[in-house]
Amino acid sequence: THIGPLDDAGRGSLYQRLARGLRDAIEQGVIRPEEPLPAERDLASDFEVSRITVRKALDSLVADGLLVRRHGAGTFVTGRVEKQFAKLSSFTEDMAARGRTVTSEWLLQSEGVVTPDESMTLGLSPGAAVYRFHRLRCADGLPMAIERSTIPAFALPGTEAVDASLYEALEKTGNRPVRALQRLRAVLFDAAQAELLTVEAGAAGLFIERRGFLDDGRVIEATQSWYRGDAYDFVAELTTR
Ligand code: 16G
Repeated sequence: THIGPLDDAGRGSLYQRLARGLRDAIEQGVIRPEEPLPAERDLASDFEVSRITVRKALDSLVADGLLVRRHGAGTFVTGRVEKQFAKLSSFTEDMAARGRTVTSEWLLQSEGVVTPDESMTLGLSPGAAVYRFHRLRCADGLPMAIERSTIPAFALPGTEAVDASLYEALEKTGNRPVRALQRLRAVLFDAAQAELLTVEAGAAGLFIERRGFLDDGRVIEATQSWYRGDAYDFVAELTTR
């Protein structure tokens, strides 16, 4: 792996500049998630700094959640992602913006009649048809989230219309949501969820419910997402008014 050189802007101390260089390399995908970092002594000789400086730079990136140290195995990029909380974007778009390749494993893809719950959530009359899409969402092969979407059947020509991206399929029929409500809360993953997400049972996660609306106010999407707590920072801009 080639990282560097150190930026010459020269702002901050040596370890801060090294940390910045490593952060850039991680964000640009030069070092991929789950890839081990070169050994401290190699980084020290590559950058012509002391091992203490390397250690301090790595410590700061561990504290920021970008790196994780695994005993006896080395230091790894965590694949942690910053996500704009208030932006109505899709998983595919979020990951593509970071140069990461999205794959999804289908857990369920079905067509059915609304349950009373879904009927209430989506504002559909009893007997209406819906599509259900349950997917394990991965970035660069790493499981990031479990998602369960329920979409009114009028929105899509069929379940097979959703190939890689749900929002892309909705966009094609002119039914991409233009507004959404989102609710987030902390959860602990049960054994089945943990296995899919390749984390320990009981690991911390974020449960997010999104309800997406069309311009005319109709609900077009009800999605429940379980995001890995160790993979996301949710970021939002706050204003006083
Ligand atoms: C995001 C949305 C989810 C939406 C999905 C579409 C959150 C919390 N959830 O994961 O509601 O259904 O994107 O992604 O952001 P897709 O177009 O890649 O299938």
